[in-house]
Amino acid sequence: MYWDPAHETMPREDLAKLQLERLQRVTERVYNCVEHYRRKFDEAKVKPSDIKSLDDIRRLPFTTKDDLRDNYPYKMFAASIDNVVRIHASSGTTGKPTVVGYTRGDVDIWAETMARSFTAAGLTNKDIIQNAFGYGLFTGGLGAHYGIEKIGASVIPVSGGNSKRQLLFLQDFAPTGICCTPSYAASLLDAAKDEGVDLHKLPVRAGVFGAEPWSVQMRREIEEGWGMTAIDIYGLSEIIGPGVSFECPEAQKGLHVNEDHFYVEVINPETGEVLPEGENGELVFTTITKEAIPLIRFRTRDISSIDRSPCPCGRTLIKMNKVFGRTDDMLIIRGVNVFPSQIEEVLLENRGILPYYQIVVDKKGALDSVEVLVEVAEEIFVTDEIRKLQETEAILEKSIKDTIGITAKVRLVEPKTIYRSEGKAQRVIDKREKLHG
Ligand code: DLL
Repeated sequence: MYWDPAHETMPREDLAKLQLERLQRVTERVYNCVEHYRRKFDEAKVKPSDIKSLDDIRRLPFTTKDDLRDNYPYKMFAASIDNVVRIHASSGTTGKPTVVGYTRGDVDIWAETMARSFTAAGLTNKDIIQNAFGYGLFTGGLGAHYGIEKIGASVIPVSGGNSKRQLLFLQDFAPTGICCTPSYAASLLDAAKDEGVDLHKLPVRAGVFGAEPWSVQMRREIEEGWGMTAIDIYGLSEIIGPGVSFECPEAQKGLHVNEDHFYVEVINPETGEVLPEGENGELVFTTITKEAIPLIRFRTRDISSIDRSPCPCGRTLIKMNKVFGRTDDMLIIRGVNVFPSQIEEVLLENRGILPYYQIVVDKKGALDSVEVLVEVAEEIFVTDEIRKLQETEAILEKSIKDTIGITAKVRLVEPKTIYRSEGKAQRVIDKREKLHG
């Protein structure tokens, strides 16, 4: 099921032509309207008129989150504030937030890309969708909201948190779709158990989840626990919010990039060199239609790869593989690079292990130490002898060693020990940071 078949199934040749036209237009626009870009282009000795093919994009400079911070709040805007109808901001971990703006046209594009995502998940105007993404400066809530209204479905704008109320609405308002972060979908599984709500008896059949990495094992937990199909959507505030790419249920493997709006590249994060199809690297996006704050070659810090193979769903939009982590979240444990989602994968391969875990990184002497706290099903915790729990811990430690190559201490903890996420989960507690003040 397509929302916009003309663009979602456009022959590659036509799409490339459209992308080039749009790229030429956007480079012209940022060069003329944004001082930062004019300076950067001049430094790189490149002019908008030098962009004669899509490959010429490689001549353009990258944009980073720091560029946005340095131009805080509005200096990266290419549109005058009269034409801006919305402002969002993402709270950085340090210092000032990153500010993004939208013209009316940008809000429309956003709603369109989100409409594609919900339609791909099998949702239509006949559906009722509970939107449990947070409303506010975070782009999840309003981004999903406009997409749901666009397809003509009924949106329940409940926002994140307050699980009891979520469960009440799930039972009484009978939504057939839900959207939130995957970790919140997992938290709701647990809340439903507490409240004696059988999620399988509810009419929810599709969930649209994103805003954080989640492994395929986490997907399985959610799909089995809820009795629904779980679809991955990806995006980031700087590019538009959710709606940059979306999964189709036919393949459930890779996310189609809305390439008629966002040109995607994968680069080697160290050298900046563009990597070939299939190689993991940092995702870089250029917004080719956005008006308020068009970004050229924005470095996302997200790690993924591109897959150009034809998709059984018929969409010609290329796919990016599921994002498994951000370069910022990568832990370097005694020289080995580890993403939290890799640890999640190993844990959830084991039955009886619940999708609630936390990774604590510390420094013991000169060496980094990792402790993984993970909950086990109540039956196991209550009935198994200590010896058996210890055996399970040892099995998990071995799997982590064998698959990831790091030594981690695993501690099975009682149900409800780990904090339940309502938005983006905080998987890692890095005590080493404190050492540096
Ligand atoms: O998280 C936008 C969004 C909202 C996407 C709702 C999907 C659903 P930011 O708060 O700016 O925007 O955070 C963007 O979140 O760079 C990734 O690191 C991460 N992220 C987003 N979606 C996914 C995903 C929103 N599906 C940052 N898988 C991005 C893995 C994701 N990571």
